[in-house]
Amino acid sequence: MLAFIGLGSNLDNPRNQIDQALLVLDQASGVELIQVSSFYRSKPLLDMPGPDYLNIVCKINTSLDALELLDLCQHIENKQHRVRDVRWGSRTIDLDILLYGDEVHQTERLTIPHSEMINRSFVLLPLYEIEPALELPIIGPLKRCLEQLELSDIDKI
Ligand code: A4P
Ligand code: MG
Repeated sequence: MLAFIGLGSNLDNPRNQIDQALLVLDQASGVELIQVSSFYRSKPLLDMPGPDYLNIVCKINTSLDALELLDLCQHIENKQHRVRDVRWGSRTIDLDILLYGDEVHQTERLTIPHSEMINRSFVLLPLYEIEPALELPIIGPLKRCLEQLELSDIDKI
């Protein structure tokens, strides 16, 4: 199954945090990393205090089911000492499953497509970079979502 994961970090050397998470993802059994976007820099959402974020999106091929993939993402977050205190607060690493093939999930543990992705330039821009013709289940063409977003507050680096 093809899947897309969004990674973000704004603490403890974000570039290294993201590289480390990609390495573990790629080495995990049942996961093959296919493509990785450029890095994108932006301010924290909602004017939250804290350093700028770096974000990327990667494309994987996986034999894990969606919940197994979520377990793996959370395992990587825990290994990289992520502390969950404030919702939307600063973090060493965050891995969100954006899309899992054409599947739609709406359970307490897992919402796919990711519920906030269409509102976030730091998700849609890197996704567009690696898969411009993508059609999002339920939502429609990625290109149309991007046209509705403010893109002046994010830098490709
Ligand atoms: N969960 C449900 N669906 C999914 C999914 N598709 N992928 C559940 C991953 N997890 C999913 O997540 C809370 C719960 O969401 C998990 O237990 C899982 O079962 P979390 O990562 O523990 O908590 P969180 O990170 O505080 O929530 P969330 O929703 O991931 O945070 P956000 O909304 O992603 O906000 N600003 C910039 N510029 N760049 C950023 O990357 N990130 C955040 C984090 C805030 N501001 C940011 C950025
Ligand atoms: Mg998260």
